Amino acid sequence: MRKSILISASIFLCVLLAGANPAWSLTVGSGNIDVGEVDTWIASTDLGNSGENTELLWVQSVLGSDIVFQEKTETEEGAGWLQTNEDPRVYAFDFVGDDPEYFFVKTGSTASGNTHFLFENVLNFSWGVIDLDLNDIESIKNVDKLSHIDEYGAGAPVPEPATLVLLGSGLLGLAGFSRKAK
Ligand SMILES: [Ca+2]
Repeated sequence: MRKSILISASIFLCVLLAGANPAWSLTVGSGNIDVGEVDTWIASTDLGNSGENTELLWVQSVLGSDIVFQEKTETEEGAGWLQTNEDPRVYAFDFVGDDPEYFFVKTGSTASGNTHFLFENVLNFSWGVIDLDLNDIESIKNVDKLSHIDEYGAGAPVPEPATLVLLGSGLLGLAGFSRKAK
């Protein structure tokens, strides 16, 4: 009885350890530079060759109106994208010092007709990593189809005046109370 419990416990542990295999990082270059995991695909749409305003409105419609545009990088014919060592369909792009929360890639039209693909940036934050086989329905034919990347993030938090007034009056009230108590 005890033995069988021990055996099943060790089997359970093995399964647990195998399952808990930490998400392995992808790498680029001969020096195996760590670019983290594939970033999370959120949404796609067909905006054709519309300008930055239309692109921003789409991103805001998905992520909320407080999302702000940060930087655009031209990547004509996939310039700057590096194939990962682990998967020939997964490419990485160095944001060069930036750590955007979100980014999209603009492509030539795909089989689904979509041209813009939005991602949430996950670790490693200074690399954009995309799988050209985005999901079951659509995929980007090849890296040459990528024309530009736009980076987005949350707007700078602004302290709310109402909160400050409340805090101020609370402090004043406390001061008054402690004076009366004396
Ligand atoms: Ca990333």
